[in-house]
Amino acid sequence: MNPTTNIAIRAARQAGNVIMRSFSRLDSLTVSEKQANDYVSEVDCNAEQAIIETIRRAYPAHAILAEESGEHGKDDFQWIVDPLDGTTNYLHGFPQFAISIALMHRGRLESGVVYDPLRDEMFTADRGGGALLNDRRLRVTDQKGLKGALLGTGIPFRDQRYIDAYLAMLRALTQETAGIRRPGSAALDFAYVAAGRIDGFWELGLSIWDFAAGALLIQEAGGVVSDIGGGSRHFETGNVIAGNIRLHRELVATIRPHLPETLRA
Ligand code: 2AM
Ligand code: CA
Repeated sequence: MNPTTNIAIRAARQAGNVIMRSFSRLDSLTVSEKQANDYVSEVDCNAEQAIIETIRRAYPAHAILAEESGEHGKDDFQWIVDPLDGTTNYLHGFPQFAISIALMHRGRLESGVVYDPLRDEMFTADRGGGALLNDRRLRVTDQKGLKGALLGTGIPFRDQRYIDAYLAMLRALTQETAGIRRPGSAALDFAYVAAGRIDGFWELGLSIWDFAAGALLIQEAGGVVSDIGGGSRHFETGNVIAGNIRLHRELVATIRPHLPETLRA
């Protein structure tokens, strides 16, 4: 395994300890609202601090982009950190949240780790080296198309500009598939596509830290991640579709008629 992936694993475990220590005393946490419907707690910040310290100790020259504290330094290597993806779930005691850590070199993903501290599930990927859940190799499903597929998604919770377009996509895909789930942590949704627990996923308006690690997991598990229009600018737009190659193609085709002109990147 790439040494940078090992550092990401170590950092994720440390953040996991911070997160789990507070999970039994959620009522006493200090929580603030960053924007409407977007919450941050002292746990997010403490977990992020633990991750940054671990990365810094191993790679002092590398840059870091972290959800709560923003950009640290400039370098060809940049770590992309979401210390607690699914904060809203976490604060409600809903058991679906994760830590996401990725490393990019000049914009290309090198390492990706998504860690679910509740289930102790460590999803890891090295560029060119495949993806693992703990010690088991991951592979996306070979689901042939939408019929019978189980999909994940994210319902817009903050920016409501595209809610009607989103609901039209949801209606079309509800009719075509076996079912749609909205678990609430994009990082884990991506990990689940890589692990074959869901066949595909789509969402509008993600941030890069929600899915940088997950995108490498899916890629290394043999799947495809793209912009919602099918192009490759997903890290810029945050509008994503993921799945195995055939399902991905069908998802793009089914969603396209409902895409507003401005989202056809
Ligand atoms: P976060 O915890 O890092 O903010 C899924 O739609 C993504 O949106 C999640 O990865 C989650 O990441 C984020 N999110 C933030 N607030 C949310 C909310 N109120 N409901 C659902 N998802 C939310
Ligand atoms: Ca997030």
